[in-house]
Amino acid sequence: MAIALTDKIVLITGASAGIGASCARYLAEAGARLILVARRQDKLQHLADELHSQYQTETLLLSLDVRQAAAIAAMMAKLPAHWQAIDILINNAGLSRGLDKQYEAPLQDWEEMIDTNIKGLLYMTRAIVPGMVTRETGHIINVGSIAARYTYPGGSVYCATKAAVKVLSEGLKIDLLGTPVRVTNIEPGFVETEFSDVRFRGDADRAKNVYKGMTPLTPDDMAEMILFAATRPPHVNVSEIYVIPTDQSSATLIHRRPT
Ligand code: NDP
Ligand code: 8X3
Repeated sequence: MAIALTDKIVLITGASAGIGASCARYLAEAGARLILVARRQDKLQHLADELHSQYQTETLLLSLDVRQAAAIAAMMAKLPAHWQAIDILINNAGLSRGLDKQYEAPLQDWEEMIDTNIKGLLYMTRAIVPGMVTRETGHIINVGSIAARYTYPGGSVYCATKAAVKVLSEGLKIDLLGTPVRVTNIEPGFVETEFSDVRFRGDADRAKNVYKGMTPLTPDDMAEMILFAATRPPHVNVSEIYVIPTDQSSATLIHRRPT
């Protein structure tokens, strides 16, 4: 039987935009209580207000940079008692920076991607999964990418971070064997969010061009997949969900119509 999410506690990193914000909406509709994590508190507050008025959702907003291991540990240690038993962790916070060649890219871009996409995901996992093991219930949903499967020009460090997410998801499932805690890796192709604006540091034209003449996935498409994985019966572990737009067949093979 599918799992009901009513009153389950779900922590979503990167909930202030894109896929994370859509997940919050879908999970709120399913009755979950939400811990929303991001750096932009104004966006989280806006989302929390929307969810409260639409679904009476109980939310806890955490202003956290997932690259800060000590801040994560401190925040988790002082979670109010009725928020401590986290049922689902969605490790979604992530970003890409630039499309520079590996031998030319600014070091700072690498640090940001590696620290956020790999180390941030690990810090959150390390802080939250021990409680799931003790309580004998839990689910970690990592947001990987098509980039783990196809390396593309100028994207090698971003692709490496998402290949790491794939390996870390597999490794976590191996380490959790014998417990009821589940692990899922979601691997989307193009999803139209703030992702490309962030990659190109606010160059809106360049960001828009990524999706020119094709129909990308929406954040809601991904939230629907995440909700599906989260609601499978307890004996079912959805390990990977690889979803691409119909107009895409690899990271670089895109069908574009004249515009
Ligand atoms: P968005 O840029 O729309 O959202 C990214 C989210 O991550 C924001 O909420 C941002 O919040 C948060 N974030 C970034 N850095 C940090 C940090 N250091 N600490 C806390 N939160 C952080 O992009 P998407 O929704 O598209 O991206 C979500 C995930 O999906 C990422 O892991 C991305 O790699 C992955 N993905 C995206 C695809 C796409 O085509 N869009 C395809 C495949 C995977 P804030 O800035 O407020 O902190
Ligand atoms: C985001 C999708 O193809 O831009 O992970 O890397 S892609």
